[in-house]
Amino acid sequence: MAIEPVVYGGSTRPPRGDYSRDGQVGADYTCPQNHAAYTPADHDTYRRLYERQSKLLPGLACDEFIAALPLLGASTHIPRFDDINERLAKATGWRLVAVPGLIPEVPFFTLLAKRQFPVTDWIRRPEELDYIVEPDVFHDLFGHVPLLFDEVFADHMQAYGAGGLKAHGLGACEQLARLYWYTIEFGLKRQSDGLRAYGAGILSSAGELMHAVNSAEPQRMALDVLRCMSTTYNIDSYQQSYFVIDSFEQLFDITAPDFSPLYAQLKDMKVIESGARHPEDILIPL
Ligand code: HBI
Ligand code: FE
Repeated sequence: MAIEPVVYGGSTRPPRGDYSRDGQVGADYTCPQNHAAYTPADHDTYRRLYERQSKLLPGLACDEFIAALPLLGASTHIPRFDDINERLAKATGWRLVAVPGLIPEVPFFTLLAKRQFPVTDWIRRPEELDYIVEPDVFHDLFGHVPLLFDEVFADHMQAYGAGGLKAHGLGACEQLARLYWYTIEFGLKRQSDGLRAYGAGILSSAGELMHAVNSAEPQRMALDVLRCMSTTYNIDSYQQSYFVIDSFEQLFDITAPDFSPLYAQLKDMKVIESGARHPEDILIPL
């Protein structure tokens, strides 16, 4: 069966990953992590990204992320995913699995529902240090994996995957992708000492971490699930809208119940362009 590569949104750019790998990519889109294939330059790119990004975190990343990052145990070289799995499985029952890049919604949701997080196994080129449109191993490992060590967040991710499979059945994948985008990828959290990032897309980006938490440009609003699921997003520029939560329990409470009643309400809601205002928005000041 030909394994079809996937790209984000409506982009026409060919995907970066090798989805054939001489038949090594399974029907679930997972593949062996080709650890031996990493060059010294690849490990050096990872080390440079990790060093730069971890210095930026104080005052910008949420407390739970800063506490969990050391648990990744990989700051100087691209790790073997199995080495992380020993620690991660004990902590929250999650496991990392290698994938060649972005995978379709249903295989993605299916893996999350089984507490398996798909980690792209290639890394960007040195000249792409500052920005890459498609998630690479640094985005996934640094951005997504640390919070999988947090019990509440880890439970939410599995509930999200299970919800995603239902959403697919109801034809509501785009709405669910928006929720993922504005929480797991670009979510902000309000702490007693101010706004902080918990979304992987922000945490793994040097430029967007400052923009999302400190810039007066974007609008920030309290997370309302229907508003969020009705809001479009840009895949290749900083976000113009960010959604703010007060705790990961709030995320879990959103995804724990059945999504279906939401989809009935969503049908009557108009799509809101990213950055556009809506009269009922509860704006969060800097
Ligand atoms: N595939 N490997 C990978 N990683 C993702 O984060 C990912 C994906 N496919 C789809 C996707 N995310 C989003 O569209 C989710 O909203 C489903
Ligand atoms: Fe991501």
